[in-house]
Amino acid sequence: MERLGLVGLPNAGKSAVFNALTGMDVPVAPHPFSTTETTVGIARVPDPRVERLAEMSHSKKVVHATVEVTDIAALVKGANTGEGLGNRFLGSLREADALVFVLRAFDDPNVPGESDPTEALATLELELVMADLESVTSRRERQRKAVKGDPALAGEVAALERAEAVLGDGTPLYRSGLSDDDRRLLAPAFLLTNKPALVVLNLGEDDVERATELAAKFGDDALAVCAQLEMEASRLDPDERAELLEGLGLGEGVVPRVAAAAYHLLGRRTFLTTGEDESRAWTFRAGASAPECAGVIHSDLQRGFIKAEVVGWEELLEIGSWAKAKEAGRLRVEGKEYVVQDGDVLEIRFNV
Ligand SMILES: Nc1nc2c(ncn2[C@@H]2O[C@H](COP(=O)(O)OP(=O)(O)OP(=O)(O)O)[C@@H](O)[C@H]2O)c(=O)[nH]1
Ligand SMILES: [Mg+2]
Repeated sequence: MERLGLVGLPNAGKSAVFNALTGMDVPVAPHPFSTTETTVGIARVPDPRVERLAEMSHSKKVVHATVEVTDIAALVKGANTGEGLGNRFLGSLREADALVFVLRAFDDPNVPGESDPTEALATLELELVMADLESVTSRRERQRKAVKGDPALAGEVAALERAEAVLGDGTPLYRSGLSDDDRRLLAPAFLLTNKPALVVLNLGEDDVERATELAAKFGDDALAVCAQLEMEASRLDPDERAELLEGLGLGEGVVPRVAAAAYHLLGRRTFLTTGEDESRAWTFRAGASAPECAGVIHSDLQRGFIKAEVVGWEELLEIGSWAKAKEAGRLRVEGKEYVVQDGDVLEIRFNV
């Protein structure tokens, strides 16, 4: 499962975003460092396509895709030298697939702290860079010794040296222009800035209309949310939530947008399965073949893969049922080479 790690200054709204995403209830309070431990939660990625297919197939169960989210303690300037709570919490992010910077952009006299998202991002990036620089330097020293006995490590040593230079200039690796090969060779070092990063701007209620414009300053994938409202909305039942969010101009709310941005960033796609038992969304890597996608469902399906029957979700809805699609010869039969597309509905034929 994909995991997103939240990073931010104190009182930026990380825990509010976490609660909005996961429906959990970690402490949210107007004083710095209200979070002192790491919490991992699961966010359901709502996908209207599954709901529609479930309706069509009269499925007993609807299963949405999920992402994991990690809430950690705040970072402050100088965390790498022990300021605030220090930077030991960054260890909890080493297993994340992507970082989500939560930047405060709301004004509230009752919540201490600045609302300068540009400055906040610079501070946070520098702390991550410092943490990475420390990891890279110590690993580079170790691998330089090891390479004498194991020449195969030469590539990694060179990549570590290049990373050290970039980080030494204060640049996060995700913005460094290092080659994909170098980025891969650095994987064993579990660096923080070797992950893709996404900005979530936490806006005040009054700025909701300007959300798109404000987020655009932080890159194509950046998005703006209203964490406090979204958190409150997440406590309501689905109809009330939709009504509240619509009324506030927040559209479908934070979860689908963060999930979609993260999937895009990570190159993830969705395929679907549907039947009377359940309709379900599954996550796969863009470019994956039919057997690889079968393996997402169960390893037996990959091992014993024979063929996949495939139809696009919209086409299937138009036809009205899997049985009719089959009867009308509208299911494509695809083999091992088939590259699965986002929105494909699959049935795997296998034999183990
Ligand atoms: N007005 C306003 N207040 C917000 C918003 N988002 C969060 N807050 C408030 O800001 C305070 C801090 O929110 P948290 O979610 O605890 O922030 P955090 O980043 O987790 O903070 P630490 O755990 O202390 O690092 C809380 O009192 C929230 O109610 C917002 O969009 N608008
Ligand atoms: Mg918190």
